[in-house]
Amino acid sequence: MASSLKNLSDYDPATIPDGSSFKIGIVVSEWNEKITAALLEGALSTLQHHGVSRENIEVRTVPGSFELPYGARIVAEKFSPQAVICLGCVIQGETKHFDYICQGVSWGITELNLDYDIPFIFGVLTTNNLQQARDRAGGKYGNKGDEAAITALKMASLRSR
Ligand code: DLZ
Repeated sequence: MASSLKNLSDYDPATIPDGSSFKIGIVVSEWNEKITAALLEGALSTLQHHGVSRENIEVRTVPGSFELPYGARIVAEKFSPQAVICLGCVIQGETKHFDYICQGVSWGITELNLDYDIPFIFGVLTTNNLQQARDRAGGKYGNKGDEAAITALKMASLRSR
């Protein structure tokens, strides 16, 4: 479903696992920082709302979305979390850079999911312009950071059962 048909912050609270026993890693890209800061805020507050204590959330930054897979691997190995959330925002420019970064980060995160025994969550916005990113970082279509946090809780719970 396209995110313009779905609010990224909408979910049924009754279906969300309790996160009080989980440690969660977050890697956030500095590129498009205002957007990624809003994604981080959403992820942090949603995780805590569902029981994850702030001390059990490890946040690290990387320069751009392309570096998210490497950063996520470091966080997974250093902190042994039950899930790692990758947050970034890639906005279409005039060159093919957008395609290469999107391809690199999505493939990198897919590989991590297959290589490690924990889930790595794709919390990366890939938009045509800044307004579409704002709309999905706490704007009219909700916050991709909330969605990533909910996905992390569900996947961490799936693994622990
Ligand atoms: C270089 C670049 C460009 C043009 N655009 C973005 C972007 O929209 N979002 C993002 O997260 N990162 C961008 N980057 C930086 C790359 O992700 C990466 O940090 C550099 O190419 C260095 O490897």
